Amino acid sequence: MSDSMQLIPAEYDFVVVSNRLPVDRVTDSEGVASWTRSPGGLVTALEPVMREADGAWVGWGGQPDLEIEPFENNGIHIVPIALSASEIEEFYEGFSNDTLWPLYHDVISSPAYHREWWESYVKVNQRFADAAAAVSAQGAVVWVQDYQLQLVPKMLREIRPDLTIGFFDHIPFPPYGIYSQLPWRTQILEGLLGADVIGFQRVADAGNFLRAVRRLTPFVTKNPVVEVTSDSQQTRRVIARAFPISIDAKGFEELARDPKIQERAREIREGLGNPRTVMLGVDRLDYTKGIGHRLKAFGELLAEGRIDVQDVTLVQVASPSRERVAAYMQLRDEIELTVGRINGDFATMSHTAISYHHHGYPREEMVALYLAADVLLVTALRDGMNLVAKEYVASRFDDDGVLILSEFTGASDELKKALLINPHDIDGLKDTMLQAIAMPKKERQARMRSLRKRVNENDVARWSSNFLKTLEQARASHNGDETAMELPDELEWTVDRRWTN
Ligand code: GDG
Repeated sequence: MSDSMQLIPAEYDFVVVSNRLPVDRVTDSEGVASWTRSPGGLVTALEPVMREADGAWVGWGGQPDLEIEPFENNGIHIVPIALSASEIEEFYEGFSNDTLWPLYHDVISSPAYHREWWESYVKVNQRFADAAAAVSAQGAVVWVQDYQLQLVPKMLREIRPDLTIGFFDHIPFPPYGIYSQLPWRTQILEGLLGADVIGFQRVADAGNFLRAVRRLTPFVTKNPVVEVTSDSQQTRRVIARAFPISIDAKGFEELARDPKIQERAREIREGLGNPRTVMLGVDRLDYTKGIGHRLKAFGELLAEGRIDVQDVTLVQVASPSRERVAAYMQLRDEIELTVGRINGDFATMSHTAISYHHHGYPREEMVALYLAADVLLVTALRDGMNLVAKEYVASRFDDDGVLILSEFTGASDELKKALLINPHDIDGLKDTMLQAIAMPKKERQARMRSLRKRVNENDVARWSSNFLKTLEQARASHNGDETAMELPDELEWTVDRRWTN
């Protein structure tokens, strides 16, 4: 534990630990640095809980060697973790984004296994665990986020057995046949099992995790509970189940109702030459998102004369991501080559085929794009949830617009009234794109109404409150109230039958 950590009083009752802090460090033209709140859904969901419970947030500030003392930001106590340039390379770009990310997404790209990366992952996870241990009050609730920090629950429990620890995995948990490639597969499971509650996006992810536990550990599982037995033969019950994440649906609708944003949506369509149909893709430029598959389908429809650039334009926002990882550099080259070819072959002086943007945009602009788009294309090859699909639906207060959604996203478990596709089936995808373009207004409205009901009912506040309620029950049982753990059936909301049928 570093000296500065030891100086922080252990006083926070609710502590969130995530790789990135909920604030970004920005430096103005005169070189003065300040912190701005990053607009993610997680922050929106946890902000009220943070304020009410006297919360702290432990995470990395996003730049190398940023040794900064803890500070307050809008009522949240921020505890920055410093990462050196080589730790960013080995722990973050390496083990997190070039080993775990491809492995957990069906090995779409080959995972690289390097023992130095693993050592860095262990070391950095220990630093996060030490920092969380140092700021947590006696009996506090600590909620660890995502695949970069899977060892933190066990490390934290070893230092602070009094804490109630939750973990949420934002990405898929792979089937055993894939997971078993990982040289450190048992250590990762043991790391996660340090938590009281482990949350996944999909029922299938929780199932994959429980199967891996059965194969690799001696522990008994009775879905959704794993009975973890220690060397001293004491048993701890860990709950592992689905808690599908969502968005701040009201926030998106409010933006969409803003006349300025609606005006901007009209401008966007005009700028594209007012085509009859605007199709939209919004993704981080990542090989899991199936951007190439959607471009292929779109290009073939143009080549076959089944659509025309006068009538249909595809807008693709591909926001820059992980630009120092080789697989991402290669992907960018491939995508941009394909876009260039399609535009070269089919664009006219007045109409482009694909309007491609390698930028990040403010949220207002994203909502204007959602309003401008007749069809949203989500063609991910594997995606934990896919929030873009939910954001599109939440923004469409006019009950219009068609969502084409890959069945390999977590969102497809809930959003059954989307046009569900298999992105590998290019002919099927092309037919579905034509179906979306031709869909009568009545059908569009009926589908969108049903989608909106789901997203509005199951927003991010409900996600966090359900997770935290489950953690509370775990805590009660921790404190000797055994009946508190006999309630998991009440949590059936995550597998609402209406969504699984
Ligand atoms: C991971 C999992 C899971 C994108 N470009 C811009 C922008 N975005 C925003 C979107 C959306 C978010 O980024 C992307 O979320 P997704 O869920 O679509 O995908 P990942 O980034 O891969 O997220 C995923 C998620 O974690 C949550 O658990 O759903 O499966 O992979 O909110 O709007 N936002 C702005 N400008 C952009 O250019 N403002």
